[in-house]
Amino acid sequence: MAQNNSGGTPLTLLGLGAMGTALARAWLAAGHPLTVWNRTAARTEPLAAEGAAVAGTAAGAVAANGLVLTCLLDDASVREALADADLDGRDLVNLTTSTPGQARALAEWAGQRGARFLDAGIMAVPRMIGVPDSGGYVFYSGSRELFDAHRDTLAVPADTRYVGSDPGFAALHDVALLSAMTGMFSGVAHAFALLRREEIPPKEFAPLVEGWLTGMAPYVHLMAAQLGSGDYVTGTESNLAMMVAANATLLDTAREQGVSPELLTPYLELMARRLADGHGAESDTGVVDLLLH
Ligand code: FVH
Repeated sequence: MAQNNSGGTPLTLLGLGAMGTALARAWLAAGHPLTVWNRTAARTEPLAAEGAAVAGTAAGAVAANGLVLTCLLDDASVREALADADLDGRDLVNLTTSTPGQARALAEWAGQRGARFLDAGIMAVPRMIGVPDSGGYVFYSGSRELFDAHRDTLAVPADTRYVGSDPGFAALHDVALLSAMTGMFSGVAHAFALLRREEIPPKEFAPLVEGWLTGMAPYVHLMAAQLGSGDYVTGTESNLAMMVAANATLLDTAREQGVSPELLTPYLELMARRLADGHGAESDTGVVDLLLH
């Protein structure tokens, strides 16, 4: 692929929302010749001033470079943007949040049009992009050849983690982590609600929440070990019989404080079901099994 004087691989980016703009700036700052396209053309203007070439159509942007990245709202917007593009011989990397099934279908569609394909899941927010040691990274899966060919370019905005040739795996890892985060923040919302009517400043409580969740986070390793062995008792410090009894206190406290238990009850009901099935000596790892259809 052609290189400019700075040695950076030329690339095309479709999508200049909050994330796309941050990605574009990182590649420009690293000296990569960049062609951009955005549905709303006004969003390309700041990037043009910073050195990006602007294409008038998505198909034109795809034609400009061998490496093409999409960072759009969702799978439907990617399909719409690429509908008229000639992908033959292109390396297509989709940074748009997708389901594993959408990623696999897009990989097949791109392959039929002569493109190599990688799907990606961005584990970062825009302010972390292009910032070394920010903790942000991007999952990639699909064509190993594409990943190896463009590894250095892909690593410019954030660290890279290749998670396999199945194009659905980046999305699966991404969505699994987003789901874990969602559960965590639902608990945090409930915790703040419990204190809401008291004279306890949220700012004073926040460090306690952070410290407690950080202290409890390594528990995921016990769950992983138990899921691997199928033995949900060995290593258990807090068993289900004790926890279900304590859950009554969680619900009673919510009632006393005038807080809806709706964020807690789905998980507590699954724990109670598992206990009723005779697993009182286990940890709550068995809830995982109850979730499988
Ligand atoms: N921002 C974040 O914190 C998260 C971090 C983790 C990864 N996500 C995912 O990144 C994708 C893009 O997110 P974003 O933050 O850039 O999103 P927006 O600022 O809302 O920009 C959306 C862009 O998509 C374009 N767009 C929407 N619909 C269409 C369409 N039908 N055809 C073509 N383009 C479309 C939109 O264009 P416009 O509204 O400016 O015309 C923006 O460029 C996303 O998957 C996140 O889940 C971000």
